[in-house]
Amino acid sequence: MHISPVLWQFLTKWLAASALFPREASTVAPYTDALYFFLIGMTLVGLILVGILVFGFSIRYRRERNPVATQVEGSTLLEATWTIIPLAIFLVTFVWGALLYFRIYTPPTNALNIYVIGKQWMWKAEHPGGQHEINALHVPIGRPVQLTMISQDVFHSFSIPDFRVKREVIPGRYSTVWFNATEPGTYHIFCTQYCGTLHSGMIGEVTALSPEDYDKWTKESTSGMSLAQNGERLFASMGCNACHSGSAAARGPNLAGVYGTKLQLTNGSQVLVNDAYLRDAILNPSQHVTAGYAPIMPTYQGQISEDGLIDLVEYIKNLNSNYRVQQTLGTSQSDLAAPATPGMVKP
Ligand code: HEC
Ligand SMILES: [Cu+2]
Repeated sequence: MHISPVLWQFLTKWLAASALFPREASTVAPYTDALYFFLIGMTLVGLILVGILVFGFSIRYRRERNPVATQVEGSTLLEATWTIIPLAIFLVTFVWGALLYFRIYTPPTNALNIYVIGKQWMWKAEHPGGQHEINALHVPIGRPVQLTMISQDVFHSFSIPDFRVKREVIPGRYSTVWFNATEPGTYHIFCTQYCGTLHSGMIGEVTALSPEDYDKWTKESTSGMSLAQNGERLFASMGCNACHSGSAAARGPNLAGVYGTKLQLTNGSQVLVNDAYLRDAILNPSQHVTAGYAPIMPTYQGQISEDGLIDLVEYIKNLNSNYRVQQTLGTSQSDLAAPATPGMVKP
């Protein structure tokens, strides 16, 4: 992207104003667009070149001037030229696209994580602090935000055109997407995978706020319990703590600090404990038994909703050295009973 900034800004502003292109409201948007413009530019060059040749040749070699066809022998130089130049252009596009791909697919490690559940036909966002929103998503600007997404029913696809992000939302598996919003404002969310009758209504709005406004919003929209706190309750009510009590005599491993580590399994392989692994460990424990333990953990398939699984994952993620989440200690009963802000749903 080494076009002069003035020209660049003019081009992108003009395209946005002409409604041919969505706004550029995230850090990756200019990079995605640069590749896109390059592709359009190359296509135009090809179009014009071929157009001129077709037009020129049909005049030059028209029938009155050439009543009898002449045999033309090939030219190696010419053939090599029209092979090597397009090849070079395609390779540049490939390398450029691959670099961009890595940029888009590698979330920064300090990203703020928000969970998104897709279902027919709505988007539900769950913030770590316990804020819940439907068909709406509040995010701070100037900070990487990662969405950990899952579908409760069929395939969906989460897309914010102004941020140039789009990712499949799949039943049974977490997928992630990240962005860094650059300008406060509201932007469309679309489902871009046909998912049933009301697919076209599966839309929403992202509100990008300045860090101060975002803090204000988080405080005002709290449901009273963080996801980890909900998870802690679930952990007790589902009886997980019977085996995962943290004591040395417990039948299950201590889950404190397990997030982000590599676990040794009985089948000899090693796995990284991330959100997806935690979810799977709860639903399919027999698939990957931790070395040193008996396969006694029952499966919880069909017993915990996606919301509940997110709560448990968030709880285990936040377990550092003991079985209480630090924030829990300061939560009084009156906090728990606080009514939700209109537009928010209670967990
Ligand atoms: C009957 C005892 C028992 C119960 C109840 C139980 N677990 Fe486990 N859990 C185990 C054992 C034993 C392992 C290690 C062997 C394995 O991976 O299956 C384990 C492994 C895990 C792991 C994989 C991480 C690791 O360090 O091995 C997670 C995550 C986990 N349990 C979460 C839960 C949650 C959440 C619940 C409640 C919904 C739960 N467990 C209920 C016994 C239990
Ligand atoms: Cu959908």
